[in-house]
Amino acid sequence: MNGKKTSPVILVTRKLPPAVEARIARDYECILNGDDRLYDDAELVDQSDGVDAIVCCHTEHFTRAVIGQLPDSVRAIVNFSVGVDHCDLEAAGSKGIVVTNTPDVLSDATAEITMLCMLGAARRAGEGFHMVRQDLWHDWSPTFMLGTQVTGKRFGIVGMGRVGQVAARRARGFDMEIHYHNRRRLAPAAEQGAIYHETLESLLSVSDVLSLHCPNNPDSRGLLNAERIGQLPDGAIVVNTARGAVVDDEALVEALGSDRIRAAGLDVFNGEPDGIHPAYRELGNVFVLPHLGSATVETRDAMGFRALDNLDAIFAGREPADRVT
Ligand code: 8YV
Repeated sequence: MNGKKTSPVILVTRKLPPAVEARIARDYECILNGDDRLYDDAELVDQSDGVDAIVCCHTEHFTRAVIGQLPDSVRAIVNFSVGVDHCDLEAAGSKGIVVTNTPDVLSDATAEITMLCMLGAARRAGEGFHMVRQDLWHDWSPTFMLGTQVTGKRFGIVGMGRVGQVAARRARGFDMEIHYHNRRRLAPAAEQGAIYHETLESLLSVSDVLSLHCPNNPDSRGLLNAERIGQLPDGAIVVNTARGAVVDDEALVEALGSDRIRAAGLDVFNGEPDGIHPAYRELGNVFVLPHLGSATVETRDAMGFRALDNLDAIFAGREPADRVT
């Protein structure tokens, strides 16, 4: 930060797309993270000294302890993410800190990754990729590496929010029958023929592919546990592009190991990136990606601009469109 403070000072915790950084640097005095180094809690607090707002990602953990140590100058935590489970919203709210997120703009990209995870799991793409790249592929036969097709199967959605609804549309492209469980039933226009299940148990029993799209909160944490996995049809496929915390890893790994579950396609993990369950690196029937849900040029730009629209609103004294607390 150089010179006299003439505009709000913004801490940007991660390296954002160039067009987004150009806009924020044009409009604010900002502290960028050119090296894209991950700040630990202490650095996050140190870096916030003299700052009016923080633009951050899900990689920064705004726990009650961190929020408690933020200087009073911090008026807002402006997330470059739709998920806000890395922020203690109650702690932020009680300190008068506005928190915003970036909904909508990443729904298409995340639904694309959902399809990739579903197909990758159903058609054994991880194993096939490994065989070719490791020069382990030396034969073809009619029974070689058979997967299962998703066409015409039942696609069960947990959490029919923005991403869930786009995923439903994409799955319809495979002639899948759409089922969902949500806190509230959608209006018929949004449902588009999807079959509502009032209980999760009812949804599980018909889900040939179960796809998780709910946020990580106390109600959803560990939702896919051993008992619930037991309610899925034999040979079901599990897809997670929401948050690792929604899954009980021990239970899923056990079900994958015993082939109770045919395969899983996972883009998100408990303890990601370094502390993921080691079995996910080993099991052949798991198709894994490194949290790529929103990782397209178009989407990351849109997320950045949406975050900056929220930031601008806050400093213009307007209500930000995506205020979560
Ligand atoms: C983002 C996501 O890329 O927005 C979210 O909640 O999970 C991702 O797709 C990431 O969180 C950016 O901070």
